[in-house]
Amino acid sequence: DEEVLGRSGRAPAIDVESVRRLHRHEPRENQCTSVLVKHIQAPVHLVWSLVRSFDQPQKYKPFVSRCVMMGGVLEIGSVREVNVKSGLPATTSTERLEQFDDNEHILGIRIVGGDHRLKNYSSIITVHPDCKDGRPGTTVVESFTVDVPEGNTEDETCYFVEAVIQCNLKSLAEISERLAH
Ligand code: A9S
Repeated sequence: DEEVLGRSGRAPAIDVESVRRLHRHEPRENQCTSVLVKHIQAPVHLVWSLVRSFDQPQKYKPFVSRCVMMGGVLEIGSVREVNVKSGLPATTSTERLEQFDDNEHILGIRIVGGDHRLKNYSSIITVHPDCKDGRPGTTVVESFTVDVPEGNTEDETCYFVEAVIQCNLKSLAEISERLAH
């Protein structure tokens, strides 16, 4: 993704070092961590409007069937109860809003409960204006850290979570690009 992260066109170049600082996780020894980057051909305010809706992840996450806020609104500490679609290795996930910056476009969540195997899962998603082929667009960066469950390897765990996040980012791109055109 050098071409979208590097200097091109009018949009501000994304400073890779400052993005890395936003996504610094301190993984412990039995954890795995990874970062995914996705370029979306849609304006950053539109992509952020979908990402920022902590109370409605189903706006773009294909595995979510519904979400209920456990009191509180869109503020640090808010907790959501996410129900996921059938056929997945879980039915519910309880998630807390850890970081939220409507100006810097930062959303950080921590999974604090649910009937799944992702223990100590935390993720940070940031959204940046970029320019590809001279057209203004968006670069989404999502990083996570999670415990490696007993009986699984670090690679298996990373592969599984990366596959889920790739699906989420692909859906975010499809919805954003459809809304933008
Ligand atoms: O929803 C996210 O942003 C990221 C992940 C990894 C969510 C994973 C998930 O919701 C399933 C898709 C159901 C997979 C949870 C919490 C557990 C799973 O096993």
